[in-house]
Amino acid sequence: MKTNPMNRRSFLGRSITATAALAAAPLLKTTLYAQSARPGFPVRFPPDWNGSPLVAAPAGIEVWPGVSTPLLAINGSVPAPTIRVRRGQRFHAHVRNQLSENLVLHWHGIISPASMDGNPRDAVAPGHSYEVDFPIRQPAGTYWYHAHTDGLTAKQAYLGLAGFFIVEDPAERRLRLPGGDHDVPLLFQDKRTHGETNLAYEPEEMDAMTGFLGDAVFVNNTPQPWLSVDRGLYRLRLLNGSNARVFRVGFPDERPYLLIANDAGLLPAPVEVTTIMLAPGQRAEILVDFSSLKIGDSLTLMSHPFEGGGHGGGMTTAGMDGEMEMPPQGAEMELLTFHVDREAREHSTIPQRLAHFHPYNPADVRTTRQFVITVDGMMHLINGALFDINRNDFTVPFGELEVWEYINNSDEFHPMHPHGALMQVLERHGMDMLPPEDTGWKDTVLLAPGETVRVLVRFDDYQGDYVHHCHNLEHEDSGMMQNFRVVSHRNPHRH
Ligand SMILES: [Cu+2]
Repeated sequence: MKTNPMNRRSFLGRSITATAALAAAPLLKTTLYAQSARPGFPVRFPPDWNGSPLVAAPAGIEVWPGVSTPLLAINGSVPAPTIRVRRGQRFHAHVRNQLSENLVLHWHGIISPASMDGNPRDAVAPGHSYEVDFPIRQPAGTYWYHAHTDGLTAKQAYLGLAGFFIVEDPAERRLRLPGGDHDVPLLFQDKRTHGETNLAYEPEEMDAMTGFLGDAVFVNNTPQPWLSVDRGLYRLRLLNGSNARVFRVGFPDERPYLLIANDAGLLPAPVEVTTIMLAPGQRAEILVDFSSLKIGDSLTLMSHPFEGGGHGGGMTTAGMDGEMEMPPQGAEMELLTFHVDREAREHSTIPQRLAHFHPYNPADVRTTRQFVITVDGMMHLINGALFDINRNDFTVPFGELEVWEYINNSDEFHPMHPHGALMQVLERHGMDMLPPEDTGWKDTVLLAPGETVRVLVRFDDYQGDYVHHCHNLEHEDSGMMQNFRVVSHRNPHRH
């Protein structure tokens, strides 16, 4: 019998510590870093976007104190400024490319007109700019934006062109979820530092297969990150912005916490979980109550080990000081340490109900579309083909409910992401019940090696040309992407 790679059985993964990661960093005190006896650095937060043009340009960023690291920033910030928009408002922005290469930005999970969605065809050359202007119609949620340039997405996102896009609405506000500094956006990205102050994007041949896996997880571009908290309730907006690494998020003792939102907004009600899978591109909002900890205690959020790491196991890359092994996909990793420093000023209550959710009716499905993922050399193919920016791969009738059936005939994880609509997971093969992270509105669905997953999807906002791709960014850049066209009428010649 085939074992289900998504099960929660642990194996004896290599335990990864990041303690050596900063050994070479000069310990200068700067304005960016509070002086602290604690190892690592307090998580920093990008500024909120102020409506000015989003200017992408190279920048020297002080990731480690006293060291200027060459990255790609938007308005000088890595992560990019946090965009906050209320439902019903229009999102209007100018995007300026001051890089030395093409650029287009994608508003991930935000349903936007095809011409403004960040199609790789719409990338602009250095020195050029473009404008987007469209209404935000979807519910409150934690979305994000990142570079989506043909063949350059992985590099540009890794080097900094990614940030939060948070949608708010009155219904959510009425829930009185933790707010202010108790509402914390956390962008998790693993980085290949080689134990040094190094953030170069230098993929090797094998990385087309496995994706660019790192040796340390940064939060909001902060290495060895920690967050000072009080003994209250926190809303943590988790975004896996890694190029390739999947996380199984939980606490070391697997103490329960509450999942309140997945990719595209709040769940009907909080769900108690101990670990959740969080793949590149995906978001999860969780409530964590620190009242059971004492002042002076620490608690580390981690990625628990899991199976199905494909070919990533034990890969070796050459660092400047010789050989260093990257933790394989599925390895245990530390994500973020919370230090409980103060009593809570106020105590939020946890709502019993969060949001209305109308599940699609599978009886309304008109078409089932299959996506079979296979391997060809180092490349992953969808339905036997690599991406061709000039080829339309399939046509979807506007407004009709479809089943998209993903069949993963490879040894790697693939977080699949169609642009232009949200999804509902219908079935994960081999599971009687969907795991909590598959519930609610999704825009990125994780396929474990060998898995078949069915989702329901309906394109009922805009017509036009969108892309559908794997959110392992090295897979995407090496061709694991399709063009599709949403049209208002069925092709009369098709039966
Ligand atoms: Cu993939």
